[in-house]
Amino acid sequence: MSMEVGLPAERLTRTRPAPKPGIVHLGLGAFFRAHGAVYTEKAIAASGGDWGIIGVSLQSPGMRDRLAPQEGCYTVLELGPEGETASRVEVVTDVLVAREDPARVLEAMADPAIRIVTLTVTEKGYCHEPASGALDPAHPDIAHDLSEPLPRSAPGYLVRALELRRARGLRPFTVLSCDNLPENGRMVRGVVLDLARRIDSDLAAWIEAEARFPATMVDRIVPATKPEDIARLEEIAGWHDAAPVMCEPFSQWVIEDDFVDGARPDWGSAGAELVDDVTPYEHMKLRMLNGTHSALAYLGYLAGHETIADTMADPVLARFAGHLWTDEIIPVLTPPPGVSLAEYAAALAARYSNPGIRHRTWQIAMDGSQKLPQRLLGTVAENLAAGRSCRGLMLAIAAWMRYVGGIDERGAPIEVKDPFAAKLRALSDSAEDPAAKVAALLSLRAVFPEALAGQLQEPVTRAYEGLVQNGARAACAEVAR
Ligand code: CS2
Repeated sequence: MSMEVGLPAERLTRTRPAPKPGIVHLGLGAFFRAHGAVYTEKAIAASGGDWGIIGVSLQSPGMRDRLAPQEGCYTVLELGPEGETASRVEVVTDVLVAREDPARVLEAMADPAIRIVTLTVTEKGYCHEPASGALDPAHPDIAHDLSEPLPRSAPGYLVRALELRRARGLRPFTVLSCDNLPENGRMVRGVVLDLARRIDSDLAAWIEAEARFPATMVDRIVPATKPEDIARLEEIAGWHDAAPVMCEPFSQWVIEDDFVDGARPDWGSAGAELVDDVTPYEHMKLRMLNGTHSALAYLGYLAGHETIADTMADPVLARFAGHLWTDEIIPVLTPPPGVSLAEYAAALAARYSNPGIRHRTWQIAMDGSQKLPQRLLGTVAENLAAGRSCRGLMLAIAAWMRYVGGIDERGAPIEVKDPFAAKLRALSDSAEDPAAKVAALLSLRAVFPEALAGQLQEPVTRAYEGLVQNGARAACAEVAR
């Protein structure tokens, strides 16, 4: 039998000259490449402007090493229920690795051509306390950045680059956080100003008066790229890409229109919504999408489901998600102007069920200590204030506690990824019975404010006992009959 030998697939290269850079992006992961970068590419195509993006990886050289041979180009593969669409993105002009050469990153950020610094550094990258949103001065990277001029943390890069710009008589850049945090603009502003004040109060005053920190709501489901995705893309698109991103067709970006000197790409022409107040959009998205995502991640994982789509294919878990939306989240949420929350929930259910998106429950379960406050605890507090019991959300918190205990329902170890992982495990292991385990974890003030912790003790213990006795699936069935 003869075997057909195919030609080696074409390697990605630029099809047009690179745009001149106007943005530095910190945290060049899959999400930003499938979201902000795509909007920016479309905005340049529609309205022009020097808005090429210099991407920065804070830690690992992996992304630079994959993107450099393809001149920064990569493919976005949209996986829809009806089919797949591959498109090339060429807006990234360079990739720098902060850990290898921090001075080069600072110089890039201090370049007068750079008007915006965007960030996707994940929740923990802001070095803040999750419960309060304030800078954690005891964070080792912040302690380092206070004593050394070459930073390690994202806030450190922002402050030191702004310091350089001020010393050179330049205008500051706009800081645009694209992470899933409530009032992300105000939070990053607070963290930057706090750090700057500890370094130089005149610098802090200048940042406070001149820099801008607009808030954003970002949304697109973008699971981590897996090795098999690279092979599949080659089959679908016919070219080899070492760093493609896989995502759903849906995408939304709501941006507070407040930029230094009004300088920004024409993101509106690319479908972004530029508004005066992002808060109602952020609340809706964080609580309805990310809140149920985390709930389904812990409960789905414990019930043995690998992905969110698998979890939603389980009728018990799907009913539980519907219960959370209808009975526990929507009743305490104010919708953004003109939005129906019931329709938003139905759209989320359809997006979660998209079988093309293999979004692992384990991936979403990561960094729960940094995610719980804005995703679940705010909704819980508002339900309790209104005299509502919200058993589903209590169960989600209990499932997180069970998950960070590190042993699944069949006795197998769970690989818990969280900046507090060791501490969480120690707290869980410090106690024997459910009530004591719950009390130990609720004592974590960086996550649970004292007053709320007191109110959670009893209902979360009951939910935890249910998980231990009957398992996650039965516990969900109990809540959402
Ligand atoms: C997810 C988000 O990993 C997670 O925690 O909940 O990344 C989610 O997919 C996005 O926020 C969707 O916009």
